[in-house]
Amino acid sequence: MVEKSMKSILVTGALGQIGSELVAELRTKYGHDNVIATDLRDPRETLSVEPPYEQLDVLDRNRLWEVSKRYGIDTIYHLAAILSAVGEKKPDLAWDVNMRGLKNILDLGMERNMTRIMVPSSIAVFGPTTPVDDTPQETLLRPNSMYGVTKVAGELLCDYYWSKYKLDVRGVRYPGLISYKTPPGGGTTDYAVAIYVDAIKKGRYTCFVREDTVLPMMYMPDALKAIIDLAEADGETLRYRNAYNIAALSFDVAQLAESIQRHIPEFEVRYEPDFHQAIADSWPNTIDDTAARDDWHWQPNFDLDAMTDDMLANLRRMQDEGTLY
Ligand code: VAH
Repeated sequence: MVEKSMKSILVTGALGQIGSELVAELRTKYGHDNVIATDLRDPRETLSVEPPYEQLDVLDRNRLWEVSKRYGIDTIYHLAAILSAVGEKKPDLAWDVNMRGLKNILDLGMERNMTRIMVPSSIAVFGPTTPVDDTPQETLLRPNSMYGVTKVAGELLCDYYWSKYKLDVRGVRYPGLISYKTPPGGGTTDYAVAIYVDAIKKGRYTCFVREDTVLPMMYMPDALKAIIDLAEADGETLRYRNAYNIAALSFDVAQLAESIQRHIPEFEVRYEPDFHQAIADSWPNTIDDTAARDDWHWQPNFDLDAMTDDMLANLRRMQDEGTLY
């Protein structure tokens, strides 16, 4: 039933790590031409995404309204955001895009009485005073990164639009996401992607966090399943809106390296921690996602070695094809 109500979907940040894979998944599910990919880049440049594509800055309200009306958008997956590492270097940009951009999306959704607005949050909402193990669904949210501040404020803003205007906004708190199709986009967890790429390209990797750094992570296929399953869930079953804890994996860099060495025994990692370490240290080790499992049957599929097997096989294929970034 729910699928019928989501028949014209806009994806912002469609050229990013999540967006570039989510667009393909949504097009398979809802019909190619029913999913409008949008991002900052000019379509005359070489685009990795097929049309329909529109150049769109989420800070441009008039353009946002114009594109939404043209396609009769009733659902938005809002992925356009500045991530944690870039957010520390450019805090004003992070606040502008992550807050003003989000409010434009919520105002649009409310004004056009949209069916669903999906807004990913992040484990970055947690901070140094949050319990680090089995971090609860309801707990202290006092992050000390600008990205984390925008994610907490964003969760509160989304819940405000739900409680005051009944705009159906939903979100998941993504852990670090690992994928092979596009390069990572300026996050603290980018090391967990780059390590695979360098293992293939160089046989060695210099990591910007310590060997014993443990973080919650997730393979992209599970991340896509989570946000689509939540979008399609019966709203009556949802105790939370913005946003659900979801978990799949937690490992330190040494464990990640060992998983890679099952395929590339000579692979070596050096450690040169930098400013990313303080951000990583403020985040949890493991996440309690019982609420998501109980309310909308969340269940990941990939464990660490299954992810590594798939990552390396696809990166090797891309290297052979000459498409490895
Ligand atoms: C980042 N990949 O590192 C994002 C994510 C939990 C981390 O939000 O900023």
